[in-house]
Amino acid sequence: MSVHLVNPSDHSFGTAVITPRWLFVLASATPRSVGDPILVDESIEVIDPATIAAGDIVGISVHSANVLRGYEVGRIAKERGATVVYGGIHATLFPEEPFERGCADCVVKGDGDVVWGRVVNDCLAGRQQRVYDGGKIEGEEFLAARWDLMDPAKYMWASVQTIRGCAKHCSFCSVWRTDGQKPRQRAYQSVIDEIVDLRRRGFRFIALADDNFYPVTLTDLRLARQQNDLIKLESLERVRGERFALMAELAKLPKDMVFFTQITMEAAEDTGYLDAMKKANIKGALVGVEAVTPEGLKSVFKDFNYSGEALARQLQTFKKHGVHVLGSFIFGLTTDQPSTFKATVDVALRSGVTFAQFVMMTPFPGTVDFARWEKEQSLNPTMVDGTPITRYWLIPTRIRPTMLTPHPSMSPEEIMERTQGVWDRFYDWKSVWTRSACTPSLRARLAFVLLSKLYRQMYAGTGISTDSARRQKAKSSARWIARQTRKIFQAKPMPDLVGPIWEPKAKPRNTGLVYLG
Ligand code: B12
Ligand code: SF4
Repeated sequence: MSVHLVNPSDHSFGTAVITPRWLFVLASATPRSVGDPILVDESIEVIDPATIAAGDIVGISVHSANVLRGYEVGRIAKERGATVVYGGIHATLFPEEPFERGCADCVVKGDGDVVWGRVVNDCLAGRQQRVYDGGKIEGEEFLAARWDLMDPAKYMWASVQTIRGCAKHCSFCSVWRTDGQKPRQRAYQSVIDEIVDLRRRGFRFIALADDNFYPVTLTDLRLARQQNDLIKLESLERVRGERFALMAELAKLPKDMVFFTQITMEAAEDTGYLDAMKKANIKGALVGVEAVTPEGLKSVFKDFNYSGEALARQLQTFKKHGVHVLGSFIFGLTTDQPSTFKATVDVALRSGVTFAQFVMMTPFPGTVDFARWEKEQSLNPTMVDGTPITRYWLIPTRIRPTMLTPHPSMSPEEIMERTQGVWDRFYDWKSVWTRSACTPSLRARLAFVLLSKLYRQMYAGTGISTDSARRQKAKSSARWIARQTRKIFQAKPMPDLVGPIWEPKAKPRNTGLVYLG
């Protein structure tokens, strides 16, 4: 009997940019009594059904963008006689759907770290429950990943999570609902142990797969002080103190390491924090800019962001303190007008962001936007090929509308065309070459250009590009660029790297692996 864990994907590039962390965390949670699980990441290559035997357990992770392929994998596994288990954010939000569409035997909601072992043992004993709830576990219970089961030659970046949850409540984001608004912080010792393991294996580029790396703002602290809420103040200061402790430890790791994370723009108020990030080699962060106008920000419940010139200054502050920004912008908001596209690309170019992404407004399930849209649609639902548009993830991608929510004055075609224009302008050769001047050598500069083009091409496959011929061309060139780019990220393994030895008292539970050098 084998346990298989499958990360479904419609696009297999042979090389992936970032490791899907859940795969290696669930591998860690798999009981040792059943042996090592077989891991399949379809963003590298598609699953071979012949590897599944009757009686095997197949765990599939689904988010809303890959769920259709996930259900196909479930049907394949069922035909081979396996027990099929679903988990991940989409299964958490729609636990009945995998039974209706994907031949599920069980569905796991919430975090899998703790509950997965029980699920496997129950399946083996033939007493599996229909639905399990893994809940929101505490940070100290997060498992370290089984990187020994990963093929380092297939990934550019590894991913390590240091914190889960976000205190904000942006209308387009499901994180604060599914992962909670209370940040759950992992013990920094466990994070460092895992990173040392990865560096030994030749990974020096690591994505800190966090929702928000800046969980406590100066405003949070000021308000707690003003309200004389000493318990809250103490808890906020502890979380913040642990962030600095983590960064201080990251700073002691080999100097060639590069970290990347996600953070709110508020961090620019706290230059001490940015300086600590720089010292910790956190060289870049995705910042959700979303909109460049106050109306746009208000419409997505993100008034804590800046707009106009103040926004450009805020983003420049990151750069001045040595943290590169990947600015993330949304198009298709009801407040957008034809002039918004040019205004946005102008701000993106002026504010010194190193990379940018321009995504289409998508009502992801679990968000405020989705709930509002579903309510509007309930009166007179739009159907596509027999499926209500509010279940768009079930519509085959070739006929799935790219713009789902109607815009008051622009057609979907106009929005897509203008968005495409913004991508083209931001990533034209001249702009990329100018931005590449931030690199220290000619080799790094060329790597920067390749990476910019790769980023641009990969997005062309996710709906930004309008016709399938263009998508296909983008896909094959992305495959080629991905192979070349991976070589740039490869580092010489450091098998003898000595990790810190923690005080026994400070040692967190469930660290998985222990490094004594
Ligand atoms: C890092 C990250 C990325 C990275 C890396 C992706 C990768 N290769 O892993 C990048 C930047 C590339 C990315 C891209 C995208 N992402 Co993303 N990403 C994240 C983020 C911040 C963390 C994911 C992570 O690694 N978590 C750590 C692991 C350990 O946690 P986990 O995946 O939740 O898994 C746990 C449980 O869910 C459960 N579980 C998961 N799978 C399974 C399976 C079984 C069988 C079981 C039992 C349990 C189980 O157990 C795990 C351990 O506790 C999440 C936010 C979040 N909090 O989840 C968004 C998130 C998953 N992304 C999201 C989105 C929308 C995207 C994009 C579609 C964005 C876009 N417009 O292009 C793309 C899709 C790319 C793709 N095709 O996969 C949404 C998904 C929303 C939804 N309803 O599906 C999220 C939730 C963010 C959000 N703002 O809402 N993403
Ligand atoms: S978009 Fe970012 S800041 Fe807003 S709720 Fe989601 S994770 Fe938090």
